[in-house]
Amino acid sequence: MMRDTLTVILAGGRGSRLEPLTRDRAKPAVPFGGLYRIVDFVLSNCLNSGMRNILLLTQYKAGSLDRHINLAWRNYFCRELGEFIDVVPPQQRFADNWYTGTADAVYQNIYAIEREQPRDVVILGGDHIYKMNYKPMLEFHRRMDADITIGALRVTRSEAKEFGVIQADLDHRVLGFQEKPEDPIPTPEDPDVYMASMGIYIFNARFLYEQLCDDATIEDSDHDFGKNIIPGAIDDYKVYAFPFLDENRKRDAYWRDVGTIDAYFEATMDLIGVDPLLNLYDEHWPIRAFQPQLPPPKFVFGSEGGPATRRGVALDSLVCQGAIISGGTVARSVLGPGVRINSYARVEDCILFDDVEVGRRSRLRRVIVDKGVRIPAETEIGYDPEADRARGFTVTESGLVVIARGDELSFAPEV
Ligand code: ADQ
Ligand code: ADP
Repeated sequence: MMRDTLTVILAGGRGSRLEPLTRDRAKPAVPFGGLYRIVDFVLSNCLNSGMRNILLLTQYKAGSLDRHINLAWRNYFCRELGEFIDVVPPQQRFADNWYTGTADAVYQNIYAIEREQPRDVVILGGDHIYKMNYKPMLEFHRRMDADITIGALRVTRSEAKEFGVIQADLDHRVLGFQEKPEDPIPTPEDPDVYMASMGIYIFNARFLYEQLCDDATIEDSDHDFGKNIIPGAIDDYKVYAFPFLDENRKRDAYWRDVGTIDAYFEATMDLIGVDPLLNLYDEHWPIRAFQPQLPPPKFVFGSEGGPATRRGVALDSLVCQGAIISGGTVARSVLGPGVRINSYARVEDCILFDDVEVGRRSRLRRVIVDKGVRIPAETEIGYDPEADRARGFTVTESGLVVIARGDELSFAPEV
């Protein structure tokens, strides 16, 4: 069934609400959970679902993403067996412009899609955190003989305004769809529950070509699936919603749009704890990533400047390979590969990307630090939002601090 299916992953979103983490890289390339990039979740889902023909459409600042796919993913696909993962930059085939919307991104690559002669095309976003087997959705799509099947889940009213909102009948046939509505329409069963589009679609391939070619001729279209293609199709064609449920627990499955810094932070914290909302240790659904060749993480008494009295500890935390916690304390945090924590430092509720170093006696609380940044000794971050803003760091409304590459300059001693 998966052989005559082609998967297209939209990985070109700008991710402007994730600034400054997306200053130099596309949103799907943003590190997540220490070892992973955001895109690794959808790609692991594909591999675990048996989908091995993948086009990954990139656009914005794709260098880091491209490198990551080559390092982490290329080897899982065997060309000789007809498997591939191709990173496709904008073709600029029809205009000088970059893609206008998601449908335009697919349309501009229509020849690469047709060449594979798929029966169905699975279109996925590259920037959500979830574990999903796409096979039942494809089976549903074929059983219903659908033209389009939309992945859907239940959300609250405030969430619904950020998504495409679906009205469906008891057979899951879609009767209405509004993209990011001001006043969303709830489900008939429960006025507090709304059915949202996950932004993932299965299209009958021929139907997709027709729709995209028609849409391309419409001048005032945004050429977007959520804004144009889906709402335009529901009256005349068979559009279905596939509810994404947790197979074991018979409830709505875990799915997160990590579009903002706060959502990104919350989803990261969902990885930690005894019974995490998203379990990375599930042998039946491995999440793959690039594994750098680094020694195991090490936890030692700090020895700098005196007797070794201070323990190096990490609790309720994920610590990647190559990290050394030398006489510092880490709690409820995620530490990427190669991180260094020095004596008497305290790191609480933080996300430190690869190779971050925290100097002696520094204290960090609710801080996200991008790759390679060195926090000097005796520095406090996350305790005084005004001071953090004054130093040029990004501080969110909830008080999270983000330190980007290049922000180190603000640590330089005043002259
Ligand atoms: P949004 O997430 O707002 O809504 P959009 O910003 O268009 O939609 O992004 C969809 C996906 O396409 C993302 O993975 C993004 O990275 C990627 N993308 C965006 N523009 C692209 C381009 N020009 N080229 C390549 N990739 C691109 C959509 C749907 C909603 C649905 C939500 C769920 O429109 O109906 O509810 O996703 O998150
Ligand atoms: P990633 O951090 O996602 O692994 P790279 O390390 O390749 O990706 O960096 C992505 C971009 O960030 C590149 O364009 C690179 O030039 C830029 N960059 C790398 N290091 C720094 C730095 N210290 N300050 C500012 N920009 C940097």
